Amino acid sequence: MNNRLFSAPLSFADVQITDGFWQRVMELVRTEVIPYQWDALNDRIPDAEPSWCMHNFRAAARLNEKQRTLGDAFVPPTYTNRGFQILPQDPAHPDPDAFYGFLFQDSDFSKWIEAVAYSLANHPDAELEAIADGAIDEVCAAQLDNGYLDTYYIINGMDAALTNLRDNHELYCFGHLTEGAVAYYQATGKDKLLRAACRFADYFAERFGPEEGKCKGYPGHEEAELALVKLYEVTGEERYLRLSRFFIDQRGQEPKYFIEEEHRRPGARATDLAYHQCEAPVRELKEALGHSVRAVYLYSGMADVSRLTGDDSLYEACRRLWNSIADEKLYITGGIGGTHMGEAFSFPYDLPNDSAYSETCAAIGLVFFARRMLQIAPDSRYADVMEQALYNTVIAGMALDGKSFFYVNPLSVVPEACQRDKRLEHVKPVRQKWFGCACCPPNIARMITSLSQYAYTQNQETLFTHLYIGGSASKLFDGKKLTLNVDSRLPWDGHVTVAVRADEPVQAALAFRIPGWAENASFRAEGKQQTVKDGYVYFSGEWHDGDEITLDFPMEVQMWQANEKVRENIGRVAFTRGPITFCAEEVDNGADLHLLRVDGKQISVEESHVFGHETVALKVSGVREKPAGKALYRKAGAAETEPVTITLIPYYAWANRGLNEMSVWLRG
Ligand code: FUB
Ligand code: ZN
Repeated sequence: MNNRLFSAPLSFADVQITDGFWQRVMELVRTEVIPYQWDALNDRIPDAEPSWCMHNFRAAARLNEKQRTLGDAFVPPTYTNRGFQILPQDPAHPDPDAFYGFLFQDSDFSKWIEAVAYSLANHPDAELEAIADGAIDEVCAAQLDNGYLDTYYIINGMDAALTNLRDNHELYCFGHLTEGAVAYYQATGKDKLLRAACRFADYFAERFGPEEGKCKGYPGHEEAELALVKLYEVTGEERYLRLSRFFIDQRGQEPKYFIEEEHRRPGARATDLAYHQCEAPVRELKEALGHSVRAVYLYSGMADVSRLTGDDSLYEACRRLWNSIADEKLYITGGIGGTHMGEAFSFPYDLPNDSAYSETCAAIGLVFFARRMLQIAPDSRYADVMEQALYNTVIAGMALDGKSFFYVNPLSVVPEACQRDKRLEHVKPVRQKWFGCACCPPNIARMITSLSQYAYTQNQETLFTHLYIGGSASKLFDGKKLTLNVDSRLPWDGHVTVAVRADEPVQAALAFRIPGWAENASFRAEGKQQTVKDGYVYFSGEWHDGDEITLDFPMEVQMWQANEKVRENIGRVAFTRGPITFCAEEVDNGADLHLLRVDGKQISVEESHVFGHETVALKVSGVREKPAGKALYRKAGAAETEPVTITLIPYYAWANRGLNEMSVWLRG
């Protein structure tokens, strides 16, 4: 690895997004989702499952206060109300001092504050900042004097803290709190939450590590690893990087920590090591396995640590795990996680459509992993998948009006099957207003508001454009500022123009990704040296104000078939155009989408509207089989058909027009 070439995202101040496609989504998050989520965190959404998130912080703060006032006379709560999800016996009369919700409920606040921070960085808003400051005060009031800050244990009894790392999510909650704290500090300069995160991190640093007497465990749900790296990068405190590295190095070592821990807990269920990515030390992992969100959060942390410590063996493991996902376990929608059993990766090529899990958080985690791999080695393979996940599964996770969300993102839906077949219980055919386990909606909010961090990265010599998003990006080269003004109509049109702005001549290399979907791409920058490497075109030379780069990425409709090992897709085809994956919906094509057969003789692209949203539809010629009668079986023979034009809309826009069937893969 060559450290000098590692790249980092641009700061928020250096990127402006004015792009028609993304502006809409970002504005939705700013104006709808963030305020809505604040109401959700405070249990003010009628007809939605309560979150209990801020309730828990308030209860913990009161308890804390009592402890400080009573001193030695304080009697700690006894641990009687434990469980993975705790609900009030009488929902109309919750106990104000009890913990409710999932044991990792605190993380809903943390992801929300992270999204708020990015939103403030993009769009200052004094009113929102005041609400956020107030929320931070409430959260910090719950922190114990020793730095511990997880309301589940503060309220239910600290005797159980750190006793069940496998399941308890303390390090997960810590990680999210830290990511939120770093973001809020960077956006506002306010460090109250950051100081709380450092104290919480120090609590762990005192207890975990290679030193004798310290705990040799690691997070059951990874997240702390990548968060500690962020904390290290913002504070410069090496101990946070050391702790992150310790968690990564320790994972999967013998004796297996979770098995030892399980033996200390009578009645604990047996540990599935692969589910927790600890079947072997991480440098030996070859296949992406287990809970998919945990996995990609871990891999992101591994990529970070390998970059910061120059650890080649860790990087090699990241590359293998990346290939395992991209080559064998990735849905054409950029989603991951083939099975709901353990919200997990399934075996290679097992990518069922109707029972897919493809959790929104997992697609977001894949974007995290991709960006980190790009920071180490700019290779368009990573950016292609990052784009595929973003434009498809990530934004499918949210309705076009920003008011409801998907947790699971299937590739085929028959509403009756979801309602009547218990095997599909996890698949919701319409987006939900909120979830008891609401990990996905706030993850979407923080992802969308931080989009600029994925579009560009820079190192000393080069500014990399990974995603074509209209707007501008600036970087100093040897103290001289160069700005790219990007004019892009992606994802609908692949012609991109980049105008260079510079007050004085600037010597620089500008690298642009050549998307994998663009066959016969062409690009030009007058008078600049041009090289192509790993899917990026590099233009180098002296840049002057007004210089222009043009990039043409032909956006043909592409019809795909899956590898023959993907059993469910034999004889089926799917369509993409540019970064967008398409699907058929019942509202456009009638019910029984399985009776449609594509012939692909005629394919056209049309401007279209879904739920008032401007988009592009594909019209594909094919036939519809006519049902042959009521008999369950009949002698095999050709079905009677009628010609039809099949309408396909972008996958991200499905389920915005009521309950209906949907299918990405169609019979070909
Ligand atoms: O366990 C915390 C979060 O809840 C996970 O990341 C999601 O998959 C959901 O299970
Ligand atoms: Zn989720």
